[in-house]
Order: sequence, then structure tokens, then C-alpha cells
Amino acid sequence: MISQWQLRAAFAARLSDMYGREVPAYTTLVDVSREVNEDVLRARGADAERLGSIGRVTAERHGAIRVGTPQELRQVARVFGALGMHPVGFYDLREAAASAVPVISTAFRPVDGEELARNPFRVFTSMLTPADPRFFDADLRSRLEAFLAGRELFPPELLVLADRAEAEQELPDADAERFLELAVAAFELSTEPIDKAWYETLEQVSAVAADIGGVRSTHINHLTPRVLDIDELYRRMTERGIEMIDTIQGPPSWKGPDVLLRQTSFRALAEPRALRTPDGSVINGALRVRFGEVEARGIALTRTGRALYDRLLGLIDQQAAGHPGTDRGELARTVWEQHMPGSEHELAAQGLAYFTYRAAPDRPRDGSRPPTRVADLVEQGWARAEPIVYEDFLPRSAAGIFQSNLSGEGSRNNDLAGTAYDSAWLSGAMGRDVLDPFALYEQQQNRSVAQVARDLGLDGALD
Ligand code: OOG
Ligand code: NI
Repeated sequence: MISQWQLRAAFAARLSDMYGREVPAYTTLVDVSREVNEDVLRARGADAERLGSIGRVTAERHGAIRVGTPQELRQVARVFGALGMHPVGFYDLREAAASAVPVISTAFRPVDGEELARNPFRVFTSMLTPADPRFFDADLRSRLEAFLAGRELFPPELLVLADRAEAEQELPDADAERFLELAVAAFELSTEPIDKAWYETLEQVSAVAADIGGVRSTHINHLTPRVLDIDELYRRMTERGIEMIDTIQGPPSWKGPDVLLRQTSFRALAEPRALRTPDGSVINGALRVRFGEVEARGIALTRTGRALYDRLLGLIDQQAAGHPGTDRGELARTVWEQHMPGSEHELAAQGLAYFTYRAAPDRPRDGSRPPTRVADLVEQGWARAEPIVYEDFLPRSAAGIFQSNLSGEGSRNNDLAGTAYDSAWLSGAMGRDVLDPFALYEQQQNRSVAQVARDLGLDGALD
């Protein structure tokens, strides 16, 4: 029998092999990430593993895929459900991006600490919004919806196996093998000729819309390794002559704790694709949609911490607008140094980040009574705080990654009101609850605090 986490690990590994064959620069990215991680581990020792063991970090990947309809999203949720991955978080990239990115997204991932430690594979999953009149007029919307309704992304056999794996939390070996084959194949780049005129019609609105609704299948858009020093990785990739996007998205590089997520990517590469012209002939074309992204993960922030992060991004925007020509990274670092706490200890004290707490093995054993405030327990050596790693995504960074890889701006009519979507809508459309990432981190923190209370023989609640 193959358990869900084994299916998840095998799926991630096979997808990685396939993507490496399809996009060789991805393999370079993985190699350079591994080198950087080994160097960081050598230089920093145990400290390098504070946000995840080197085993986890080396195997860690996130993928990105894009689907067209709620029905396709429901189906892909069944495939990921088989792998023990649940939808977490709602991202509205239509609002986060200045150019035309007509999608809403969630991320499928394991939610349980043990499952994350076994294999943290996650997939950023976006769904097209043909109903949003800012991007699609009534005629284009109906043609697009008809096109999407006529395609099948996931064969019924795959979905039947997926449902079994989800219900039974495992599959017999032969079924597991078949499931993996079909699941990986569903995300392979198709060789079927693309209707050139239709693709270009959508491309005028948005390159993302064309990538999703201009073809009869889906494909993995990128697969992202995790690196322990993203600035160093950026330098090494550039040295190797690989053209990176202009910036590293997310928090700046600075001397304080890493929070949330920093991401960058190499530019989308032209890939040969067969195109069918209006006269019916098939020609060799090239499309630039797939890229290679890399990320460094930091500490998960609480709602208050996240509000601070968002406020600081706004401040950096303001300053950048006021000082054109100044390096944004420099501005960001200065803002960070002024406003972001410079240590994990302060992040915890101000309730800005999440930690797991553990009774300290070398706690006082002189019969004295421990204090009842978590902060005092840590301060006085009764408990230790370990940061909880951020497992999710950032809408602005995601929009930045999308946009920096688009060929054109596309078009959007901001005079019209957009169609409203939110997490509840997405849950309904998918028939599965979209989980709140903050609630998940908080639960993990609270459970660890309750365990500390038990271990220290404190029966009352800690504060
Ligand atoms: C998704 C872009 C966002 C991330 O890591 O933030 C993303 C896409 O290009 O489909 O992958
Ligand atoms: Ni990504």
C-alpha cells in the first residue's frame, strides 16, 4: 500500500523530473539552489535549519497551475485531495496586479505539521475569471466559456483513483502507479496544435488568459525550489548567464529575521509549440509562458504582523515614487530597519509572528514554580520558542511574478466594476472549505502552548 504522503512525495518528484526535461533551465536552478543550500549549511551550521531541516528544504517544491472553470478546479482539488493537499488561502490577483491578470487563486498544501515535515509539496492554483467584464466583453466571455466547457483536463480514470486515494488515504501499489502516471501526464505540456487566431484573441486581453483558455489542456507553469540564501542564488544564476527578472519580490534582504516569503524567477523562455493557422495548416511557433522561480521562506506573521508588512510595502511604494532612481532594495531595507523588529524575540513579544513552544529540557529543577505567562517562561528558561515557517503565498509577490513574465500588459477596463469573489465563493464553487492560513498557524501555536502547560504541570491556561 502507498500512503497519501508517499503519493505526494512521488508526485512531486516525478513532476520535477518531467519539468526538468521540458525546461532544462529549471534543472540549473535546482542545481544552483542545492549548491547554495550546502554552502549556507556549512557556513551557519544548525542555525541554517531553524526554518526546516535540510532534508525538507532540499526536497521542497511548489508548483503553479492554472485552470479555466469552477468544474476544472473541483477536479484538480480531487487530484490534490488524493495527495493530502487542502485548499488554503484566497488570493485575488486581479486586484494585486496592475496589468491584466484575470485570475483568482488558492494554494493546495498539507496542513498538518507532521505531514508538512514528511513532504511539504504545495501548488499555487489559479482559476480564470471570464465573468469579469473589466477583461472580457459579453461576446468573448461566451466564446471562452464554450471553449472551456468543451475540453477535458483530467481523465475520468484519474479522478476515480483520486477519490479512492482520498477516501482510503492510501492506494494499492499498482493503482498508485497508475494514478501517478495519469496525474503527471495531466500536467505535461501538450503537443496538440494551438488555434493561433483564438490564442492571439485572448492574448490581447491577457497572456495569462491565453495560456489558460487558448489551449485544450493544462500544464505545470513553474516548479519552485526553496533556497536558504536567495540573494546569493540570484547572483549565481546571473553569473551563469541566466536572465533573471529585475527584483526579488517580498521583504528586503536585511540583518533581522526573515519573515514570510521572498521570491524571484528567471524570465519565461520561448518554447516551441505547434500552431494551427486559419487556413488549417500547422506551423512551428514559440510561446513564452513558462519560467523558473525560486523562493526563500521565513517566519509566519500573525494578522497584526501581516498588517505591518502590508503597511511597510505601502511606505516603500511611497518613498520609491518620491525618489525615482533610488534603488528599491535600499529603500526597503531602510524602512525595515526603522519599523520591523530586529529579532525573533521582539516579534514574539509584540505578537507579530507565530512560534511553537516546547518545554526546555534544561529548565529549572529546583522545585520552583514556573511563571504563567508564555513570554516569562521563555525569558526565564522554562520554554523555548521556535519560529513557525510561512507555508503560504503573498498576493503582491505572486502578481509581481505573473507580471514580470508577461509579454504584454494586456487590457483591462477599470471603468467597469469587477465581479466579486472571495474565499467563501471559492469554497462553494469547489465544494471544499478554503482554509484560513492564519487560523492554521494559530492552532499550531496554541497546541504547542497547551503541551508546554501540561509538561510543566501548569493546569491553568497560559497567557
Ligand atoms: C502563479 C504565480 C504566483 C507564486 O509563487 O507566488 C506564484 C502563476 O504564474 O501561475 O507562483
Ligand atoms: Ni510560484
